Amino acid sequence: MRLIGMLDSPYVRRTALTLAALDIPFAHESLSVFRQYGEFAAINPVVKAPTAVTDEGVVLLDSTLIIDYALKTLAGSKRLGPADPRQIALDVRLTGLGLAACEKAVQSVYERQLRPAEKQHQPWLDRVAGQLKAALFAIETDILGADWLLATPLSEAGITLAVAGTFIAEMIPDVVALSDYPRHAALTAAAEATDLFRAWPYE
Ligand SMILES: N[C@@H](CCC(=O)N[C@@H](CS)C(=O)NCC(=O)O)C(=O)O
Repeated sequence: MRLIGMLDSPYVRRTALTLAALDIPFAHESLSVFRQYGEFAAINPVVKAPTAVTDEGVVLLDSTLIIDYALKTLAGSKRLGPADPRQIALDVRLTGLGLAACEKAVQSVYERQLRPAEKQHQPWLDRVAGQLKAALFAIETDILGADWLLATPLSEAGITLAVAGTFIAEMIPDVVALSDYPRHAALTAAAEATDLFRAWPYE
């Protein structure tokens, strides 16, 4: 399988980390959706990162769907996360909150970096920042005691929250300070110190 997109995208990075955690071989192509638009469009005209191309040549998009495809077809008996049903529910909830945090952080970056200053809409930026903080507050509350997040087998929530934490700290420290969410900050630091995360670093 090919995985296309840069590791500065939290979605590309969570996909790469998940595939690697499952020992699924893939070829990573670090193409930018902005600086290499044409090259990216030649693979996927929709230009969304991540894009994956299966060994049969099917072009897939959306990190969650690519991970779902990999789990269904390429992971063998390997799995991710806890087996206890209550922990599975929390794993899914925290992954959803982590993805919402990624989405709001990316929206904040796009609004501020892609639009000229005079065209930026402050009420939208305020709304996005409020949603991001709500997601981070819920994460901070719910990860209390969830010591399985970075245990073996690694959970999807652990991967997604750590990737979100690093993206927020790197890209929008003036919008939210990750240090205001100490449990999330500690989880991010612990994940980033592992061999797996070091092998797939934030670009
Ligand atoms: N829900 C998607 C979001 C993917 C996404 O928005 N990726 C960004 C890069 S961080 C992208 O493709 N941006 C280019 C664009 O939307 O035009 C996923 O989970 O993969």
